[in-house]
Amino acid sequence: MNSKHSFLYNLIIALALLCLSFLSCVKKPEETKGIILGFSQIGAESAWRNCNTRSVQEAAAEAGIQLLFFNAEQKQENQIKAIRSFIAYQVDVIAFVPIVSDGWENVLVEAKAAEIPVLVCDREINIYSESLYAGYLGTDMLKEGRTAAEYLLKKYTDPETGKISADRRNPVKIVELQGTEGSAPAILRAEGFRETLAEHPGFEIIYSKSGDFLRSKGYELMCEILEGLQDFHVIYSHNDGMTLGAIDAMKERGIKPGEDIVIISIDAEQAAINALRRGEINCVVECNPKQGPDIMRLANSLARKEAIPRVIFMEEEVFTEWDDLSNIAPRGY
Ligand code: GYE
Repeated sequence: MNSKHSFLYNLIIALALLCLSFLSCVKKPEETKGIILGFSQIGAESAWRNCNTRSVQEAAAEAGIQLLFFNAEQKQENQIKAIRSFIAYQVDVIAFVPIVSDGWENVLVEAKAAEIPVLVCDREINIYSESLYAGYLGTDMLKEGRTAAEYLLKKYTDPETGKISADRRNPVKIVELQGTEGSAPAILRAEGFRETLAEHPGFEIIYSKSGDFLRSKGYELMCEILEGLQDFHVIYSHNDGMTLGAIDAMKERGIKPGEDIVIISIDAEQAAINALRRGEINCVVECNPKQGPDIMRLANSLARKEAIPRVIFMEEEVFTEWDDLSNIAPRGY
């Protein structure tokens, strides 16, 4: 980030804190005497993320919680700055979505020294001591990867014999579009997928690159793949945004997504469910972004100095081409 952007980002944080300081001096009617929650969001990279943001903001308003919300524009350094500002402002609770798993020790030591509890949301972190944060609320991304692989095994299993048709001589060639490098979803969705396929040598991942959860990069990667690779059978994509970009690239070349190539995607945003209904995607693994109400419930518990569970996973399901897709409720993202 260049110095101009950094100055602007610092100015935004300072102005936001100033406004909040002023507002906190004004007598508040009882119903808004809620706690102050500092929340660092990573950005607006996907429909999933935007729904996650809406859920947090709406739930805070509903709960009467004063939300100090900063969008980090996909930069960990901005998240660390925001958390430091929350500490300086002495918020009651800090919650954040760690864009990547590593590099949080120092700022979490500072939050602990300030005796401000921290809730990790959506993406998990790697840290030497779990005492540096109160708990994690998000989705089971390892399971999401396993679920994607379980669908693929079923797709290539002969229903009569129960035998899997893929083997070393006739391998199923897989292209993987990974999420943001170093992020928990990218790491865990890759790990879960691979461990489930490990004892089936007929499934080969022949290409794996990060599309950063962006539709535009999913499109770019698929153009690169289709111009370079001879043939492949499956796309395993870590989020619907990249999947939809890849589908655009396939259609431009007359390739029928979901028919010529098996497509597995994660998130379950409305556009992906619509594509599943059209037969353009074969399996959509849900990843639930509507975490706001649970975040606010946990933040209030932490403000009351109550212990919370170390890990809370959101409820999720999987939608496949074999299901009755007519009764899927509108997704809201
Ligand atoms: O899959 C993707 C978003 O962190 C689980 O981030 C989330 C992921 C989600 O950009 O769409």
